[in-house]
Amino acid sequence: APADPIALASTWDFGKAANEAALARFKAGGSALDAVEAGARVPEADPTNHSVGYGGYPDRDGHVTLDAIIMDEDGRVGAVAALEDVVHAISVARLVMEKTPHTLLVGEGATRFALDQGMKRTALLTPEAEQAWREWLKTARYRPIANSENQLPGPPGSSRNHDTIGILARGLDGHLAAACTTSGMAFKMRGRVGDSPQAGAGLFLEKGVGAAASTGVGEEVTRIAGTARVVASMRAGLSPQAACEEAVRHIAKLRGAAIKGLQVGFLALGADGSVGAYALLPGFTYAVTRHSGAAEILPSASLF
Ligand code: SD4
Repeated sequence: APADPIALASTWDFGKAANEAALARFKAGGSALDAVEAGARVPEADPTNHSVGYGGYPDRDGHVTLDAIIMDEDGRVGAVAALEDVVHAISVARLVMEKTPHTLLVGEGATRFALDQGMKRTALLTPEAEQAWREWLKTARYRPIANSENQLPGPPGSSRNHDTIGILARGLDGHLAAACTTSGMAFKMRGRVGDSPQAGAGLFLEKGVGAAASTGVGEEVTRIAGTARVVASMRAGLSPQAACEEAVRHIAKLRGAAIKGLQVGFLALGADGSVGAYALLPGFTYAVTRHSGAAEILPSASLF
């Protein structure tokens, strides 16, 4: 085993801060599951991240709706979709996993469950996100743009590469866990659920094989059960890098001109602690943090 094995791999630049919080949980004796939950909570609480949690861009009717999933290698999984009025969707997902016989709760039922579990009701639409929505309403054209926040044009001066977080963890004992949380595509139709909260689409993992997360236009990932595919490739012997490349090439071949200008990125972590990433378009980045605390943000290669 390498002297300083990878502890965490997360999507996008802001994954670095999430990884730090996750690593702190590992250091405090937390499990891989505790680590990914702690990591995912960082962008969820950040009002400047417009594609996760509080401050996320709303759907086209002005409602912020959250999708999240958490998994560990013992086959445990919990998820929420179209959750409203609760900041930490990932913690609700964990409660679904731990306190219910189900794997996924949606909409009103998910919110009611969260409140019953003692979570606080919070309005998620910030003035800044509302402003962006009102601006968008002037044209009301749904047109994903690669690598911009939520794949859609943000307000002037908005930062790029703020996007869905997928966070993959490997404990020093080799135990894997993973989480993914998002407000989905900005200005989506009401009721739309993306790839992120669907096991095997936006997130997947398998004991002894590895874990994978996706980001970008979720429909393109859901179509091919993207992360299930990446993990299946790793099971068949491909490296995390080769497995991500295979899935991206498959989307391109399947969809042809339909995916022109759309971004999809996959991130994968092997059970041995190796990491790989690949995207349709340039601009996808990911953050890797080692158990020593050494951290870097890396650019993913891309097909186009
Ligand atoms: C979704 N994949 O809801 C997520 C959002 C995302 O870039 O990653 N946006 O489709």
